[in-house]
Amino acid sequence: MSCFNEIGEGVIKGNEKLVKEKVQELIDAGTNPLAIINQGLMAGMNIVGARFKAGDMFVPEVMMAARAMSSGIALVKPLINDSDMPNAGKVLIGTVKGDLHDIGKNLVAMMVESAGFKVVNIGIDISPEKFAEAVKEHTPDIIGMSAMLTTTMMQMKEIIEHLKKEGLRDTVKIIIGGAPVTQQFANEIGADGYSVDASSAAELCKELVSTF
Ligand code: B1M
Repeated sequence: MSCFNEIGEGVIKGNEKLVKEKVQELIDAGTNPLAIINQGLMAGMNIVGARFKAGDMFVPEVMMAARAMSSGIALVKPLINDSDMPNAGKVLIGTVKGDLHDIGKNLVAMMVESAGFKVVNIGIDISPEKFAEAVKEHTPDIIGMSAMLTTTMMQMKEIIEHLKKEGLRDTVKIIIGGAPVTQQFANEIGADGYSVDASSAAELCKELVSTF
């Protein structure tokens, strides 16, 4: 098995120790750092995304895989100019006001980051005003909103309305998700997309940036 494949397997198995060891081996051998990311780390994470979507992998395993991938990225990153890092775009993500659930949102953040996006995770209980401030500060390409309660999902509409009021709505694409949320709801409130899980969210982000 090539070292790239071993890194990919290490990511899939969430084996942080193996990933670090193999990434270091390739770095010491003078391998192109971007090749380590693309052919090793990301290749593994792409398989994780597909298996998670198919129901063959579960949340704890995906989180371990994402952690293993991040540990590899941390070794490679100092060797790459920021401008050369794979950068698919910037995604700002948060859980809406009144809602404290963050496990799913953090998983989405990890998968989106693993797909090459820079992610700004602004946390939980985020009001429309805080979303707007964060958009001004970070100028993301995409905003991701998460809600897990039927009582908080309407906040998504409030946030979109507030962004319109502030003249920010057309500067970003907006995606939403969370257990009570549906595609129909996304259409109703004027979001640009909905996804059912973390790997579809990463796919959706890729799709949306390609339409800019
Ligand atoms: Co709460 N909770 N909870 N809870 N909780 C639910 C959501 C609930 C369905 C449980 C139930 O009654 N069966 C219910 C909501 C009912 C409803 O509104 N229809 C509920 C309730 C009622 C409450 C409280 C009101 C309970 C109370 O205090 N009486 C309270 C509310 C607190 C608040 O937010 N203000 C509350 C509190 C909590 C805890 C703090 C104890 C804890 C949260 C801990 C944390 O997140 N740090 C908690 C938990 C853990 C759950 C359950 C059990 C699990 C949620 C979870 O993490 N799932 C949940 C029941 C359930 O879902 N089985 C429940 C795993 C996670 C990976 O999946 O979050 O669905 P999920 O995320 C998925 C997708 O939804 C999607 O991708 C993720 C990964 O694949 N996704 C996105 C999510 N965000 C996305 C964003 C995207 C795209 C996709 O784009 C941006």
